[in-house]
Amino acid sequence: MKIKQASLLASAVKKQQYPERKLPEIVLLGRSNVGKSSLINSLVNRKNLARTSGSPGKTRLLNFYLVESEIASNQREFYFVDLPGYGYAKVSQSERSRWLEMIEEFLSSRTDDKYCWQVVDIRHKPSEQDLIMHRILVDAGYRILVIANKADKVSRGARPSQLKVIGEALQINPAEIIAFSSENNDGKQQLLRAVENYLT
Ligand SMILES: Nc1nc2c(ncn2[C@@H]2O[C@H](COP(=O)(O)OP(=O)(O)OP(=O)(O)O)[C@@H](O)[C@H]2O)c(=O)[nH]1
Ligand SMILES: [Mg+2]
Repeated sequence: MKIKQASLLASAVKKQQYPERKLPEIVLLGRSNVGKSSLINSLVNRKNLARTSGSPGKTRLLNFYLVESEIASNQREFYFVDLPGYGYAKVSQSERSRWLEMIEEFLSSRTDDKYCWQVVDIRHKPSEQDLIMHRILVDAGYRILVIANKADKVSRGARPSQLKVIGEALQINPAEIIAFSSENNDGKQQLLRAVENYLT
């Protein structure tokens, strides 16, 4: 598949602000600073489409990116939905509950068309919040892909044991986890194939 174009279509807090047009949605979930926005940029071949930052908490809204792709000469459109990260320590309790409301409202809307990409850090055992988020996604019956990001930070030799730790914590087969890096685009072809399988 080829990504032909991508643009920010809407930034939303509430349902009323979501784009009217329904399309398949690939949803990026994960801790703040894990690299969700960078991953989108890498997949759509744009340096600064999704705002990224060294300081966590950059993404505060639900950002809908409209992506135009081509699969075997067929034009396919979908959204990447970049969600604000969780687990960011420097937010107040009230901000945290606003966050949860926003995410819950989004996840319970248009459910049949979502593919949830949960991004974790390849270097660490998933956090308590990663586990809670994973459980929510499993219980809701979403199609889920776990991505072990920042793969450039560990040696190739160390990857299998890291994927095993992540797989055990999330109770999934480590072979189903995709190791990815937006620094060197490792795993990018696998992710594009996952998009293609989802859309076809
Ligand atoms: N080494 C390395 N750094 C990465 C990778 N992906 C992202 N980063 C860095 O991690 C930091 C956070 O990246 P973002 O893409 O803004 O993270 P995010 O998950 O969108 O964060 P929030 O918007 O706060 O939820 C930035 O400094 C990125 O350059 C990666 O694959 N490898
Ligand atoms: Mg972000």
